[in-house]
Amino acid sequence: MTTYSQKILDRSIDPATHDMLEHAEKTGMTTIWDRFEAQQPQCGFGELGLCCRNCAMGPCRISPFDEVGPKRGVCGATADIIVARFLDRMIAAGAAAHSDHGRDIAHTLLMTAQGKTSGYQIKDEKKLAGLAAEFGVPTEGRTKEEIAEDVAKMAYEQFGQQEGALKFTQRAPEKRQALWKALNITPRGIDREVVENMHRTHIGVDNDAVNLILHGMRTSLADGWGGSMVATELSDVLFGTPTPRRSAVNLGVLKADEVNIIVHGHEPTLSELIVAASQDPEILALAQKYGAKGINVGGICCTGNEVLMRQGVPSVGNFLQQELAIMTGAVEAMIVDVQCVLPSLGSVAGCFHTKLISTSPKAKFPGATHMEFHEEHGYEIACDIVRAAVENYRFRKPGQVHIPDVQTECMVGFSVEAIVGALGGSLTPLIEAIAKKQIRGIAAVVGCNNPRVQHDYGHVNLVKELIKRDILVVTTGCNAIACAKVGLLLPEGAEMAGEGLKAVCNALGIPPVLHMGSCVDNSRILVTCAAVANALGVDISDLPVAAAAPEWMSEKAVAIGTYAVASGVYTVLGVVPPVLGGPAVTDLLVKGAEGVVGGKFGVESDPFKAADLIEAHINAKRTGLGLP
Ligand code: NFS
Repeated sequence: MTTYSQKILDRSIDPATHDMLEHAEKTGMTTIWDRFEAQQPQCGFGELGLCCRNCAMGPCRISPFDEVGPKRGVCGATADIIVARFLDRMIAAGAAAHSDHGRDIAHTLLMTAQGKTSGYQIKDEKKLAGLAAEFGVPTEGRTKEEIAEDVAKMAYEQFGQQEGALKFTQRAPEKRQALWKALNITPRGIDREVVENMHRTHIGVDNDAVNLILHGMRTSLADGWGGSMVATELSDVLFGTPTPRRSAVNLGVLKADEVNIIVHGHEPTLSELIVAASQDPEILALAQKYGAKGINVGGICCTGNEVLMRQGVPSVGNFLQQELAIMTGAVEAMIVDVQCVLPSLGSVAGCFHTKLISTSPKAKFPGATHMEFHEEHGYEIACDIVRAAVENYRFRKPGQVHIPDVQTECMVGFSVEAIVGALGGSLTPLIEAIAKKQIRGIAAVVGCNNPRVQHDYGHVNLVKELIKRDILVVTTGCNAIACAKVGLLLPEGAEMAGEGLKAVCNALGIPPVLHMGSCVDNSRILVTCAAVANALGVDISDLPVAAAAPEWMSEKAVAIGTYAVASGVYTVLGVVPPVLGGPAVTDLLVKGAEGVVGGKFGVESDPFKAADLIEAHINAKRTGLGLP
């Protein structure tokens, strides 16, 4: 048995990560954890949200101490104004990222419908028909391409819409829609809310913390019920709605005798075609010519989740493992598009034969080769990229190869449609199981890794604790991969659950933790909540449900947390957001919001205590519904 240093053990709970961290140490390579350590102590003003750089009279900072230091910025902004403006800008950036991803998918669907792309097809006609009905697009006697063209155009319009409500908000319970309307936070157009957010947070515009936070909620709703939902729905139309399937996760999925290609980033437009190109007979023959047994594609972060959910492509790891994947020395190419891609990857790749290939005009990286991806020639470009990886196999240095022998099997692919399918055609059995207290409630545990938290510790322990208490967990993003690594995404994982949940899982053959997809697929969780609330004739805020992001770090996570709260869901964060410097804003987020939107934030870094908070909340909601 290997014994690792305390420093390595403190950084992660994952054995594959321990192995690679020790390897990095021995070979003198630095990782994200080393850089995090080098940043200590981090700026106290920044941690509290008390610095403002929104204009050139600043930077300003507000003293958090009663007796000393300035209490207002140069413009006169108080701590609460500064904190609220900054939080709003985080939401705007997160909503922009998800929504721009959604826009790109709409673009791919439109071009595919018009016959202008290479390598794409419309795979889910049933989903397309459903969307056509929702958007009022006629289907009688029309081809799927004609219908898809109109649906894509309607989806496009959601971004630039100036008035009215975003189409998908109609999926929310009527009570919820009415509440948003009364509060004037119904999202109108996706781009509009992001632009207005940036306007309001400019010097000298919105200087009322409550008014700012309300618009932050509106912006986040434009993400959850807008951009993210567009991304999910249209991806399903193009690539197929996920269905349950088996795969594997962790660094051990890399193969010593094959060409290893990692897709990393977020948009399935590229990763789907890379997977297709990796099966091209001509390219496979080339790989064999160079002595490789085959071509092995693995994913990292959410583009990995997309191909894992739909194609069963194994996941190499979650956010904190991206540098470690290259350090195995066995990766011929890491192909990146947008989001969560560390700018350090180029220098790590520089120590090996690995090619870091950037593909999006929006995202270039130091040390990367840029092979720009365009849907018009999608398949040909994907083939060029895969070929470049194969050509690189002969430059692999066997002495540098170090692949941890760690991987775990998992079952993934639980779209709403797949969950309904597993339940035998409707959500009724789930609702009955909740009513009978076999399942106490549902928790969505999602989000990133963050070197502030021992890697995967928050994710795994919170989820284990929840299922033990008969709370069904749905997961996305980097939490899903953390859960997969410890066997929670297997039907056998039900052994770790309480008696009630275990019985339900065993009867249905499903895991106690259902992988619902990438982070934009948190929209699937909103749809599930809305469907359950509608079936019961109540609002989402009445349901025994909660959300958590134990290790979050990105602005996208802030947008997600905020739309969950604004949709009526109690949401527990494991990492403190930079708001504590604003007492009124903090009070609003963790208390006042509940009286306004029916949801609120909790902050708890200990996953066991977070489970207590969630259980207490779920119990209270059960009582509210008159359930045992
Ligand atoms: Ni979500 Fe997915 Fe992971 Fe966080 Fe990044 S990959 S989109 S932002 S780090 S969960």
